[in-house]
Amino acid sequence: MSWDATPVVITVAPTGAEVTRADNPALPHTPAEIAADALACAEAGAAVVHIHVREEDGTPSSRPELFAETIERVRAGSPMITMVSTGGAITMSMEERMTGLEARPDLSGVETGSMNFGDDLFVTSPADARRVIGRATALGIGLEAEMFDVGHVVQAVRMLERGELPAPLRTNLVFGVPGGIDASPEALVAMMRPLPAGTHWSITAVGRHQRRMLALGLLHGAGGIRVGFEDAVYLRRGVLAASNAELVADAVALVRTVGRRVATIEEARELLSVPERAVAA
Ligand code: KMH
Ligand code: ZN
Repeated sequence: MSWDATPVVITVAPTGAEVTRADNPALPHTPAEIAADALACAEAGAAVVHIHVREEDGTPSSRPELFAETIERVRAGSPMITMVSTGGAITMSMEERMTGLEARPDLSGVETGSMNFGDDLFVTSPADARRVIGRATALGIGLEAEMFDVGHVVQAVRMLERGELPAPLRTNLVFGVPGGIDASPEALVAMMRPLPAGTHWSITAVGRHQRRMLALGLLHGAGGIRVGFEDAVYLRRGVLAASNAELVADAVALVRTVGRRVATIEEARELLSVPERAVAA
């Protein structure tokens, strides 16, 4: 299928680890709130939910039962694809970042490099990445490489070529995180360049350049785009989004504006080669 006819997978990242209710009061905290948002986003056009969990007071959490409850609630209401973060929060150890895998999501993120993250360090060594890949693979969970700079992409391709990262390569190219690559047309080209043909690539951008980067990605053949409070809490300059679902509806409109169409959940499962539901221990 030509790129322009290929449906676009919309991922919602409803919570993240850094955003607070001071940024947007509609931020979901509990598993029930996150799952309710995910389901509303599925109704609006999202096929994938990228999950971080919080304690009730909003503190980033790594408690496996919170991941398990969130995924259970999502699955009770929708066949949408569940993905856990193993990026977690910059305060978390690698063990803490990996707890979501035990909830047996459909997919997991894996970082393929380290970086500054604002004023903090966000470290994922090659050994850390291999640990995530090993556990996810043992559980039958598919992987998506989360990449914030060109070196991360080069490393993911190297791991793919060495057989350390299983094919097919699913990727999320992230733009505009302070410490990562900027949000610009040149940055998009640089991030795409190392990817082998057939790679599924999605675009995430944070901050004020988000819509432009998503549009740019869509016009360059991106297989997916990501929105949600993790990445941006505003709908427009100065206008807070009322909900994650509103951001998804806006993303759907963007996809249509550039002449493409949104993937159904079923199509997204196929496009992302989502493994059959993980059951192994
Ligand atoms: N919260 C960031 C430190 C991911 O989910 O893979 C990492 C992050 C990336 O959000
Ligand atoms: Zn995340």
